[in-house]
Amino acid sequence: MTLRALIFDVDGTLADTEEAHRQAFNRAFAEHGLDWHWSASRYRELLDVAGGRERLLHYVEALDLPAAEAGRLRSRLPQIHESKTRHYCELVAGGAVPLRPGIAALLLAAERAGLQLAIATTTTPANVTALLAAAYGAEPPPPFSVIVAGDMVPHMKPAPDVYLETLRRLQLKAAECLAVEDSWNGLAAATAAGLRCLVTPNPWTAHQDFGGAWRRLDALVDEQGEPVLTIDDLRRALDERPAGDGIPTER
Ligand code: XBP
Ligand code: MG
Repeated sequence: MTLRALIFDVDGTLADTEEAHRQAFNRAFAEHGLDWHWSASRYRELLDVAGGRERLLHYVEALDLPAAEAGRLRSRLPQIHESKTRHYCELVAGGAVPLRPGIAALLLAAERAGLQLAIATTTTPANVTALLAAAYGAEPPPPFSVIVAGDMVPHMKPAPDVYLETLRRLQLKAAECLAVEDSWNGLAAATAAGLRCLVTPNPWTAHQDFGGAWRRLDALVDEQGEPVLTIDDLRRALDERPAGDGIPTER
């Protein structure tokens, strides 16, 4: 099968964004008069829940509060998440979140090789726009044919929804595409959608299990800053065993 498109996750893949997300959550909690503070270790646990709104709801449920108090807090979560998104976009606009090494070169090489580019993320569209604007400034960002964000589908990763919707909009088969992810729930979502997946973890996700990935790369560039994988390497991925069959991952 011929490779036609690369489908990129955003958070942790295009850029190591989760520290900025964590800070934005904590700023939103303070803004709303809540004595909540997500430490790095607690946030790493909470990252198992994809989607900021879903993560907030999971956190409130785990507080095990009296029903009336939990209900009042649940009703405030949309506003708290909106504040968080504003804080996050401010952090990104201030340059807090550069693209990961090798990502800009990979996107450009894929574009020049005639591949379509797409995004399948559980973050909000505003966050994607802010990240690309900060990364590319006055330059045009990569020509993503499709951007599917968390609020466009009913279920967050590890459900396959964002990837199935991305394939639908691309009008391509899973076997013609390769997903690029950073986390177990992203790998699970891509695999459930029938996609092979290149996993490039980050410090927030490096401890997770990536069994079933096509390949695991802890960096996309070598010590000299040269790409570790070429577009031809990615094309060959489709000739290898099908997605999710437990291909041993390289460390
Ligand atoms: C990672 C997520 C997002 C971010 C927070 O998304 O799960 O929820 O952690 O962003 P990706 P929001 O699929 O790109 O890895 O608060 O906007 O959800
Ligand atoms: Mg991610």
